[in-house]
Amino acid sequence: MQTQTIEQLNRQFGLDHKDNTLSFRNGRGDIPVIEICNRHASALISLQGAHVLSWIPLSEEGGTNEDGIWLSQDAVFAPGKSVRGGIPICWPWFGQHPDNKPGFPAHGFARTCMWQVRATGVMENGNTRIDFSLQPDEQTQAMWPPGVTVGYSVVVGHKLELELLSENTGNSTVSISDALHTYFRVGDISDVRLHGLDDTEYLDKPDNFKRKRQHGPVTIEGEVDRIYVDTAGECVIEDRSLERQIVIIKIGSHSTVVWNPGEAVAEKMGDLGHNGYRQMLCVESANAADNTVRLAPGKSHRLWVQYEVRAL
Ligand code: TA6
Repeated sequence: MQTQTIEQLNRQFGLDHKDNTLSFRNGRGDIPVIEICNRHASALISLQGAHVLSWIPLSEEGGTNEDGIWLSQDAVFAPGKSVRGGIPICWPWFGQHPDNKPGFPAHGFARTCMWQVRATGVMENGNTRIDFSLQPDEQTQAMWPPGVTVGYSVVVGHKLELELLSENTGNSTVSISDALHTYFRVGDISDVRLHGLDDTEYLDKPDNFKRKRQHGPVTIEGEVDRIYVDTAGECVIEDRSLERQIVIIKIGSHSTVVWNPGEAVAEKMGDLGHNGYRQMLCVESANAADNTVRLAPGKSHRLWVQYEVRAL
């Protein structure tokens, strides 16, 4: 797979309009990143994993909001290593490989592979769109059947839109579990409530994936690691510290994963930074567990999400 130089990428895909720029540069760990700035927002996306690292929507009044996305101060940027924070893409499996095959990475391989830019453009409303694809290589072909591909589109604006497109051009049905594993930035996790999952069932990972039922908004005291199954509706992160809410809407996702490691687990992980766990909450639009997708030959599956930051 031919990788283009920064200069070639800028020549082919760079944008330099009055109020809409997109440029490539080498980021941390010498991994190429895309810097986007338009009249609605700014964003940073790594070519490794097509990983959104930052999205800062401009508030309607023209000031800037806090970053909508959390990125660990101790995140490691290295080839083949997933970054702690941002929006990792979990594909073609969520969590451990279903057959627990040795050497098959947690959350699949999409988040640690180099993606290709397919197109960039300015939309009528002034948003910026970037289309990516993931080309198979020897490593991924050893883990995944040929002909089942994935594409990803990011639209950067006052709202952030993401779309993960799985296509089966092979000749057998495959099981895919996927997630946009988004680390949202919060002021302090103790001041946060997550609405939209009341009276739904979840698998409680720290309690051996026991099935439980959610009552009222989700609050975070200690480790929370849950797969809410058959949940396709809107969720809202109510953040009283930052006096904002983050509205999450989705199509083609039937699971919602909620994760915060809590202090003890965070300490052991080593790349969340000092007290970093207090300023993040993962709300992941996914298809996992009961909601794994069976993709027949010739079929495709779209997972689409939209995030919006609003004042409380
Ligand atoms: O999405 C929740 C989760 O599956 C947690 O169990 C935790 O493992 C988290 O993902 C982070 O996984 P990672 O492989 O990025 O360390």
